[in-house]
Amino acid sequence: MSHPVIPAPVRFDPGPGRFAWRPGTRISSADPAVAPLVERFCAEIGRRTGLRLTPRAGDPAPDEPPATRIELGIDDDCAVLPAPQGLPPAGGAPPDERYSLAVEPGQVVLRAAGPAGVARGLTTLVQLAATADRDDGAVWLPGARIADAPRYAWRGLSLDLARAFFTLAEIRRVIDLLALYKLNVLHLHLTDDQAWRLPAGDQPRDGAFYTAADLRALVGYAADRFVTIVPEVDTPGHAATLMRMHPELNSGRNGVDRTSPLGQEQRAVWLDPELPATFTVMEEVLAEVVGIFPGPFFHIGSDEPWGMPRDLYVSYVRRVRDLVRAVGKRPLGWQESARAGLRPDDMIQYWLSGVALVPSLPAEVRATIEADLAEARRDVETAAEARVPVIVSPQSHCYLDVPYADPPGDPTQAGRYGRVGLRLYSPVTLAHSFGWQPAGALGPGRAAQVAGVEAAIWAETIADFGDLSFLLLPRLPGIAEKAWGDPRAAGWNEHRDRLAWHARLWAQDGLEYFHAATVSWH
Ligand code: TNX
Repeated sequence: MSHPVIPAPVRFDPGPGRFAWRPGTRISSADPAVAPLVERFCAEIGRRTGLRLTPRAGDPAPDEPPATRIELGIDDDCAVLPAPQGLPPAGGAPPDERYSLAVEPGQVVLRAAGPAGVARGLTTLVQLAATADRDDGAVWLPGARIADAPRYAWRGLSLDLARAFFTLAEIRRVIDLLALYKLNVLHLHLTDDQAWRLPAGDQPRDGAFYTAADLRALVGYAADRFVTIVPEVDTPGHAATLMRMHPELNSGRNGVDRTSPLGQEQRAVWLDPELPATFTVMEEVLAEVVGIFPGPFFHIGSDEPWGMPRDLYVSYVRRVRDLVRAVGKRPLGWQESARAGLRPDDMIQYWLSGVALVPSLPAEVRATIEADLAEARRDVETAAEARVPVIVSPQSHCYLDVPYADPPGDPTQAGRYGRVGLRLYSPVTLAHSFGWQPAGALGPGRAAQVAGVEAAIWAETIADFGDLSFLLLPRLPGIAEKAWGDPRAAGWNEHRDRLAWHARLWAQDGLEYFHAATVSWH
């Protein structure tokens, strides 16, 4: 292993020698805009290594001992790196996330155009320091010359907050984890049949939810870490909780009894576009949501409209997209929303890639899923013809609720290993999960349409934060590698060797991870 950094930097040339951080080593920055990042960085190094670095505003004096310097600007190594592909989640021009880092025996210099790049570079330093050799109170950074830039502008995780509830502190830990892997989108699946986690005025309701103030605080926490929150309100299907809160949404025909793929009897409902109350309620919901999330994108869900006639689905999706545009946001939907037609400024999220199902599935369930999949292939054709941007989340590689197939290396995890992960899917190995490329996800010749990459974690089998982090780790860093990194760079074996070091970071963070026996964890 030449280094432990995930995602692997575009260029990492091991350098001669090493640099010692000792108690009190100064981390200096001339620019006040990066001072808060340096403060947070020093606190994080302290927490992870026990070493107390000193944040310092302004350039070091010429006679001061060697230090770590942050300079604003782009050097030649970085200037040649291509701009990221796809859509920046915060809107506007993509922030400049490029950075270069030189670790030499006499100094460490981090250079980037502004705070976004500085933050990415400091994250690389966190990973280097947290896994570095230590002796007599020093942390020895390995000599290196690094030049780095992201491949995709949109790199995220979709988190199901409806099937499980997490506290704000827990969601902040997820945001910290995204930042640790240079991911910049937290897509929140806030509503579903099981729960409505948004505020809803003084509407009678049951179940836990977040207040507007809670959610605004999360938006701010995420923004400080260069993460944009993209809210999802999933309709017209998956809307049973909204219908319980608003009985006037029942049109007498918008429900169907069905058997879930796992054999449970359930009632699926859909919002009826021919009922005037539907869009009155949706306008109120949208007004609430846009007042909380300042980002330019709004996810309309629109997956799995079970039992809904096609013409009604089409008219619903078109109407809801118009409502989203009317409040100044850009709609994004799961791939099924392509069935309502696509305009050039629409955008979809691809997920139905097909995934190995458990062999025990009854033949008729398997047939239904396969029919859905055949229809889903046409969504990709529709998106290709319309040339709309596509966020790729193929369930075969990006769904982190697929059970693990590698044997567990730690017997104390046997219970969790057998319990979490959706038992509809055949378990897959870490090596298999890692074996894909975003550029190829939509089929040959469509690489340019990929606007970003998202992992998704669905929470049907998740009971608590330990379950969540057990499913996020170790596969989430592998998604970050695909979303940030150079496509030619890492094969599984090489990624695995870097991954092994990250057990240290997760232990420092008190995060549960799956101790796969196929990785030699440090
Ligand atoms: C499909 S992915 C769903 C979710 C489930 C998930 C389980 C998507 C858009 N819809 O409702 O939780 O499968 O993996």
